[in-house]
Amino acid sequence: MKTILALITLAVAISPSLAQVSVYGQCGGIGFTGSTTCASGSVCTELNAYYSQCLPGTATTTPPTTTTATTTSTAPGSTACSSSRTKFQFFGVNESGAEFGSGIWPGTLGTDYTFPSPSSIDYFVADGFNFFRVPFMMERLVPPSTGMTGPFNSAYLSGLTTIVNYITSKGAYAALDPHNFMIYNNQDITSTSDFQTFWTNLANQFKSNSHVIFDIMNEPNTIPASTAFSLNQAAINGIRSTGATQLILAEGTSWTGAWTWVSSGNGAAFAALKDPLNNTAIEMHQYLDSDGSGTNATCVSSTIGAERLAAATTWLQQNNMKGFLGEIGAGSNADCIAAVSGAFCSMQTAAGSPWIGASWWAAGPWWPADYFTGIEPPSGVAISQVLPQAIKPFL
Ligand SMILES: *[C@@H]1O[C@H](CO)[C@@H](O)[C@H](O)[C@H]1NC(C)=O
Ligand SMILES: *[C@@H]1O[C@H](CO)[C@@H](O)[C@H](O)[C@H]1NC(C)=O
Ligand SMILES: CC(=O)N[C@H]1CO[C@H](CO)[C@@H](O)[C@@H]1O
Repeated sequence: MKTILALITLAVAISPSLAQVSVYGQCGGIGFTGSTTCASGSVCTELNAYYSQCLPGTATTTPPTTTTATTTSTAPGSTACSSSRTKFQFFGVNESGAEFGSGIWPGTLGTDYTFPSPSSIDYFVADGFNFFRVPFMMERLVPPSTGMTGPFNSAYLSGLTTIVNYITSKGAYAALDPHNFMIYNNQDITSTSDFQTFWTNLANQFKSNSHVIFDIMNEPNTIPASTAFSLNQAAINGIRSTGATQLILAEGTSWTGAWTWVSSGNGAAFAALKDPLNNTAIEMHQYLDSDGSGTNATCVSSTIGAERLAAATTWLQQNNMKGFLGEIGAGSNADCIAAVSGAFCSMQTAAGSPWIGASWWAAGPWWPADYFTGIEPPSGVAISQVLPQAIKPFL
């Protein structure tokens, strides 16, 4: 303790604190050279050796050992991962809202569902992110009265198009994500022909926008891997039949979990997936709580992220496929922050760079303020620690 106090005194003596750091800003950590003075009402709190932050409150927490170490590391995530990383081509967040109001069709805009906020898009674009996954509900776009091969509801299509165009006008990519779990109008989707028509129609709407990505179906889970494969292949065939050339993302059964990609049978089934343009990636999802559901802020361990991705990474490499981690989320605690960093590090250092992108679950204006993986600015739970410590180091 004595040593720490001496170092603090030294740090204060030698660093002219010219500016005040705003709440949640960085105020210390190995290699950090900025101001260590927090805005009033917040206190500089050491979260780990590499990162101290101005957190709300006036408690007398142990101040950081700022500027006393000599390494040049910047953040915990990137330290173990600083060499031979291939950055993601696509990196961002899910933007929830249009899929809210489960089972309420068509539902009322502003009451049952909403569209993502342009200000949220701006926030992440300013940080350097370039990917937004936009979940929507099929029954609102293609009403059950006329079925999935029928015409689009023009108001819902217009809302979706507006936010998609906003995202792509910023130079970022927007993934259209029917968030239906391969269930439409309370029935499992079984007709490859109908599903192909749905995607043909949707691709025709968006094929002229090069920054739109087609995310075929969120998390099939009640159907065999072979059925999920056939439906995804039909969608690819439909999309390509329109002349659309953009990236396609295909998801398997078992909630498209990375940790079960091989054991669920997805690996065997999806090895045969064909895209005439070779521009389809396998989208997988991975949560780090004990049952992998993304419902508990406790992570299994600090290394569970890399561990749960390992078999999927090997499958991608062996099958010469590209992968996209479309959902990852975890709590704001030391184990989870290390586990998320480890996951991204394992992806960016994998031989052959099989992983082309990742997106955090989730931003969106309607998540409860205490939703443990919520990343809606300015104060979603994941904004203060996970974003700077476990996500931004991998930009
Ligand atoms: C797609 O990949 C296959 C196998 O590697 C190759 O034969 C084919 O020419 C590629 N097609 C395009 C359009 O690049
Ligand atoms: C979350 O998981 C931890 C560890 O497995 C457990 O102790 C805790 O009760 C769980 N919390 C909830 C809300 O399920
Ligand atoms: C893990 C997780 O947060 N899953 C969510 C996915 O999105 C649906 C619809 O928004 C939610 O109901 C799930 O909880």
